[in-house]
Amino acid sequence: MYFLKKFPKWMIVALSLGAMNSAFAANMKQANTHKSDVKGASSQKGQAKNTTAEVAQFNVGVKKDKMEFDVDTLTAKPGQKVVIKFTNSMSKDMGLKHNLVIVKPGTEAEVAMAGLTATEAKNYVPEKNPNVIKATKLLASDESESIEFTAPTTPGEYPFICTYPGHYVTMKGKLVIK
Ligand SMILES: [Cu+2]
Repeated sequence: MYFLKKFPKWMIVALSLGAMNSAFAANMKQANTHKSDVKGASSQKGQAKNTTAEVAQFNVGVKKDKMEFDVDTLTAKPGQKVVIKFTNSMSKDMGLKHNLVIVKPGTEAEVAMAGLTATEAKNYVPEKNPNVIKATKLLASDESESIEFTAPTTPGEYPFICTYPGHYVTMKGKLVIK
């Protein structure tokens, strides 16, 4: 090959050494530390308290440092009286407001989108939306609100979400009626 013959031997050796040095430097850069992944303790909430036979009572909070409710599933009977006490138990320094909105099956995205155009004064809950079953106000850190309603008579999975803009993607659970 005419092209290679133009290079003296020492130059080819120098080029090879240069390539080895680059590879060595790249290896040295992989000195990243990994943060440990601490998961919150699992919650025992979500089971109705047997205070009376007629009322399904629940406490729902927010995980300390995550945009998630601390309960995934609530269960009640069709037509049963339901009381949900929702507490914004997220860490104060996160400073986020949350609500809890129960909606008809499969409508959580639609209600969350409609909530975006509702103002904060309206708690980001769309007014007169037939898919909203019951909603709390927006609650600041440490605030609570209890909502009471009659469970739907149609069995199914009724999502509960936070409609604060951007939250519903991770802040969701379901009320199972069966
Ligand atoms: Cu929220």
